[in-house]
This record gives sequence, structure tokens and C-alpha cells, in this order.
Amino acid sequence: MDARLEKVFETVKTRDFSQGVFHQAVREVFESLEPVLAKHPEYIDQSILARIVEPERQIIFRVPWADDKGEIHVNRGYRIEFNSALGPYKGGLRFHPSVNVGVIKFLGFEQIFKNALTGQGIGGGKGGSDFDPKGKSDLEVMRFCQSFMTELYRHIGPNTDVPAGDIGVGGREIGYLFGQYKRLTGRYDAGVLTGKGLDWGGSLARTEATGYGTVIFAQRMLEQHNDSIEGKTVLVSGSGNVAIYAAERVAQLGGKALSISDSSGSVYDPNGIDIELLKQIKEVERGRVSDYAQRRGNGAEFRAGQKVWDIKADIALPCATQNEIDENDAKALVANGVKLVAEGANMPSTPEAIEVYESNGVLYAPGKASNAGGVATSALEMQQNSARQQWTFDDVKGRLDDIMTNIHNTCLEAADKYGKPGDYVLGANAAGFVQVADAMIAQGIS
Ligand code: NDP
Ligand code: 2IT
Repeated sequence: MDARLEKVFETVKTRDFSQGVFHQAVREVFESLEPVLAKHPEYIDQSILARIVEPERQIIFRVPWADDKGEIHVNRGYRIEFNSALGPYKGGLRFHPSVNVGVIKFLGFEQIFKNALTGQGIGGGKGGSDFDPKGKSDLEVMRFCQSFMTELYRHIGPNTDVPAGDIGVGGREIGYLFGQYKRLTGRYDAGVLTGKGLDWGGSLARTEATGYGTVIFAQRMLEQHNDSIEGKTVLVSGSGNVAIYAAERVAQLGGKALSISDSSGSVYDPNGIDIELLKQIKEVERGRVSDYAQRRGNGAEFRAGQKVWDIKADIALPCATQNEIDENDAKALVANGVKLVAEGANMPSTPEAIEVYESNGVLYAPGKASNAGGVATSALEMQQNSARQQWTFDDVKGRLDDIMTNIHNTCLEAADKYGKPGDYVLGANAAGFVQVADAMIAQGIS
């Protein structure tokens, strides 16, 4: 890294010494910026680096709630409003026991550049809680969401900050959060949250958008090499919103998704994941991948405690969580013939894994480019809310396809411009960064 980048990075490490995943996200962006700074000395003069790593605002709050037995629990809530140069803060809420300020900051930092790449006029933010929705009743989840929103409502708004889902936050949680926002404010601000139900302001194709978008991105990458998803075998990890619709889109394009996983293990399904069964178990019953294997039969095998990366395939789509592919997993992917990795999750590959992809010629798309379809479609939901319209599924999906194609091409153009043709990491980081940095300069020191 360039000395000027190193200096800011050292400050981040000193100030936020316990936030390892945030350091990882900053380093990944900074490592791409040397050629950008060479062309844009004004970013140094204007201290863009030091400003961009510091969130504009960080909100941390107490979330007390009572369980079904009347016992009171206290969780911690977060909303980090990272950068508003391009628009209102936008980004999901994650409810998972592993959530802490470092996790939310890494996600918020990634979101700045991802949102810039969508071209939809949205700033970067992220939030969540260390609350674990697993095993809780609907009423417990509702009471938690109401308590969470009782603090959050004063910080958000359709033109201020627009949360959505992420791990542990889906349609049910967005419903409870929206209901409480409405009671507290007395306003039907449909555009204050995205991922809403289709009958009350949600967008068609938002549920599918992240997974579909990731596969569209992979398809565009393959087309650069006169290839396609058709006939390919694909490893999908996770079994939540992103994983389900990534697997569905793979099947629609003539490929075969061979796997899914959750925190208890993975499923190898040699005949291809049965999407309708997966949806029934995960979306309706809130079950586990072990239930899927049992009900699927047909050679499907549950592998307790195992990841999916040792299975032989052509393509890998990590769709679970950060750092789920380490160096050894990446080596296994290469040894088993994987030629392309496109990230549905945020930062699922460790830096060492990325080195393995690079040194073995694996085509690699970082999440901030390949999973941007979810937040892009959230921005389309905001547009529909402003216009009091609901567009058709095909209309939204068509726009999503166009946005993903644009992001893909923008990454390749930036990679060319900054001297590493075909490098999607450099392309995504440089293109996202330049857009945000230019807007920050235009808006003065803030
Ligand atoms: P869901 O909550 O719907 O699903 C998460 C899945 O990942 C589950 O299968 C879960 O298994 C697994 N998982 C989560 N944490 C861990 C962990 N620590 N170890 C092992 N498995 C884990 O979340 P999403 O599908 O929405 O999100 C998946 C990823 O995609 C995340 O990285 C998220 O940030 C990213 N993303 C999501 C977008 C969206 O629109 N939803 C948009 C862009 C990115 P288990 O049930 O056992 O916990
Ligand atoms: O990581 C992400 O981009 C998301 N969780 C989606 C955010 C959004 O605002 O739709």
C-alpha cells in the first residue's frame, strides 16, 4: 500500500483497534486505490481517505424486550450512518448474535461503494442488533422489533435513512418495524423501509433481487469469455434469502445448484436443489437444511458441520456470511475445478482466499459489485413509493438486469482505466470510490 493510504489505515487500526472485520473491509478498498490517487491528487489534498473511513454518525442504543414468559432481555441496537454524499443513507439491518460495532461498520463501509455502483442516488448505512431471532416466537420477534424501532424512528425517514433486511431480517421483521414506525410518527411514510410486503408498498422482485442479481452478474462475467451458466454445476452456500434466489436463477438459466448450507452444516444434492421444497422449508416453516435433506431423499445428503467448498463444481456463489471461504476452502475450490466465484454475501472470502483466486486465474466478483442487485431494487422500491405506483415483476426484473449489466461494465471500464484489465476488485473499488469522492469534494468539507 502507498504510504498515504498506509497512514490513514494505521489511524483506523489505532482508533478502532477491536474492529477486525472493519479493518479488513478498509484494507480491501485501500489496496485498490494507488492508481486512483495517482490520477486524482485532489483526493489527498481534500483528505478524502481520512473522511471516508469515519462514519458521519454512529447510533448505539438499548433494546429491552420481554419474552413470552415475562422475562426481560436487553440487546444492543446499532445504526451507522456512514456516508450521505450520494443520497439518503441506505442499507440493511442484521439481527444475529455475532453483531457488534465492527461488523456493522464493515457492512456500512462496503455499502457506500456498492450503493454508488448501483447509480441509484443512495448513500451508505447499516444497522442491526445482537438479537437472535432463531427459536423466538412471532410475538417475541414483534416485541423486539417494536422496542428497536422505538429508538430508531427518530433517526430515519424516506429522505434521511432507509433501512431494509439483511441476515435475520426479512419480510416479517420489516412488517413489525414499519408498523411501529407508523404508530410513533403518525405517518404512512412508505419509503422509510424497503423489503415491505407486496400489499403495502413493497416491490415485486425485491425478494428475488439479490440472488438473481448475483447470478446475472456471473452470467455477464462468463459472457466475456463466450461462456454461460447453462450446463454448469454451482455451489451455493447459505439457505436464506440470497441463497434461495441464487439457486433459483441458476436453474432458470440451465445450470444446476448442488448445495445449500446453514450454521449447522451443508447439503449436497447431486440432482440439483429442489427450489420449491427449499422455499417451503425455509420461508414457510423456518426449518433447517437438515430437514431439506431428509425430505428431499433422492440422494441428497446432510453433512453435519461441513461447508460446501469441497464439492466438485464449476462455479461458487457464497451466499451466507463474511469470511466463510478461507485459504484452504479456496484451494479446495481450485482443486475441484471452480473457475468463477461471485459473492452473494458481503465479504465472504478472506484476503488469503482472494489471493488464491487471483494466483489461479479464477474469475472473481467481490460482493459490493455482484450482490448490489438487492439494494438497487430497494432503490426501485423507494421510487415506486414516491410515485405511489407498483410496477410489474417483469418491469422491475428488467431494470435489475440493466443495473447489474451496467455495474459489470462499469467495473471492467474502471479496471481498464486504472491499469488492471479484467480485475473486478480494482474496478468495483475504483469506480465506487471515485463517484463518492467527487461528490464529497463538490459538497465541501463535512
Ligand atoms: P438470511 O438470514 O436470509 O440467511 C442467512 C443464511 O446464512 C442462513 O442460511 C444462515 O444459517 C447462514 N449464516 C448466517 N450467519 C452464519 C454464520 N455465522 N455461520 C454459518 N452460516 C451462517 O440472510 P440473507 O440471505 O439476507 O443474507 C446472506 C448474506 O447476503 C449476508 O452476507 C448478507 O449481508 C448478504 N446480502 C444480503 C442482501 C439481501 O438483500 N438480503 C443483499 C446483499 C447482501 P443459519 O440459519 O444457521 O444462521
Ligand atoms: O447488503 C445489502 O446490500 C443488503 N442487505 C440490502 C440493503 C438494502 O437496503 O436493500
